[in-house]
Amino acid sequence: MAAIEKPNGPDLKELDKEHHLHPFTDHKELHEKKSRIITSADGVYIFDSDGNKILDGMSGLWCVNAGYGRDEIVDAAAAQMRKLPYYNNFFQCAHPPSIELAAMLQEISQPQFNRVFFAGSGSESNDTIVRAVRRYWDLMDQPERHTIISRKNAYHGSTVAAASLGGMTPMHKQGGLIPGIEHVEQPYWFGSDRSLSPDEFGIATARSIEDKINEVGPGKIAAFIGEPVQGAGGVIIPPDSYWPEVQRICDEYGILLISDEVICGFGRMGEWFGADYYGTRPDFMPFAKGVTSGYLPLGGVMISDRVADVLIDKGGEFYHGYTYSGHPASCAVAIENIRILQRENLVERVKNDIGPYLKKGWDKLAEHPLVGEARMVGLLGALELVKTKEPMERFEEKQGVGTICRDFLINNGLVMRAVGDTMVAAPPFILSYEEADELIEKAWKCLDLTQQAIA
Ligand code: PXG
Repeated sequence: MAAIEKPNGPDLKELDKEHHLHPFTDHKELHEKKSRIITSADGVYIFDSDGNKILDGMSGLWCVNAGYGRDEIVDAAAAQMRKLPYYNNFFQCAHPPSIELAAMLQEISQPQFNRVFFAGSGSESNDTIVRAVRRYWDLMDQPERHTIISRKNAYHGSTVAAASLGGMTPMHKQGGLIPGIEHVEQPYWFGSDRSLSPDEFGIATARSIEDKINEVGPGKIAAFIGEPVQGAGGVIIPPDSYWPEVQRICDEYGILLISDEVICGFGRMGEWFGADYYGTRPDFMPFAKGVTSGYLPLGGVMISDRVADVLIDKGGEFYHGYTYSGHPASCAVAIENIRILQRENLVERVKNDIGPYLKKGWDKLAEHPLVGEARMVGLLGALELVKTKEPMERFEEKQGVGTICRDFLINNGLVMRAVGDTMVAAPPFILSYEEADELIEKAWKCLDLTQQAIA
């Protein structure tokens, strides 16, 4: 920390401003206030170059599930890099970490999943799926099955295919889209007019998929993709009726189901995968983030036997792959990370211990005058900030209440994300009871500060 700010040392904030383009950032806005520079982390806390200690209620970007400061993971990476820092899995080669990780992933996922294809990120994983889904239907002699149905306000990544799959309209306006993607309603009950009960709404929203299938033509639909719980869209937890109805529709029309597990996977919902939580039986599961707890980049796609058998038996060579598909150090990190989750029963802890404990405090936040709804599943939570509760009225977007709240939170030592006026949290699984209490206390305090600031 001292090194950064010492009089003759480099001014990192200035260098950042001059040379560094950040992801998803308005640089003019950033340059007015300069970046916060995170210099170290331990447990559930991050530390910045101004000497602040901040509780990371977002696990980085929804990924540091096992928490910071895990020497076992660092040692696994270092040992692997000493032995074999890089080799590829192309041209009839493999290496021990990619094989061992593939076998581990088979063990923790549903029985239809026996094979994995590795990528470097969630976006690459979803690009892989677009190509694999269409390839599958070509091989099944149904090449007209080309269209993939997704949802409005979904997030599936930032490559051209992943952004096209995603349902974020501001992204659609930048850089162009690939054809053959259709978007249907999201199961966001709180964001609806709430005239239906949540369960009725869940069924109605799922049926918008069926309507789309019939509109486009059942013979033209290849797959449906959805996050079990929409993360970046604002932790949208669907009504219980939603996913069973989606599964019914996919089965009835014979279309492939893609469960995007990039956020929900690896224990975030108290099960290994979000599909396990909702009881769906997907054909594809893209994953990333929590597979390595973010210690190194890795993504991948679990591919069901229904699809993989066809790709293998009929497909010949699939012209697809990345230099870093199954990078040895990333795979070694993932193996150690999964061992930690298993050894310390962290998935179970999310389900039966710290998840329910945090939820109790979280539910109390719904008593705050600014909070119209508090929802949480596993360690994935959202607070809806509202102008009035009875009748429920939301703020005007331009007031930026979520951003005001987010800024109070970080300045008071807690990271949460603002998605419009929805505040979201996804803390590491090692969060202690005391740290959970701290999270709730800080959230309440910052809700108060927000309320005063907008009065
Ligand atoms: N699918 C889902 C469900 C995601 O959440 C991706 C795919 C893409 O993964 P990569 O590894 O390519 O980023 C994601 C990523 C946010 C935020 O602010 C969310 C993500 C990424 C960056 C920011 O909520 N999710």
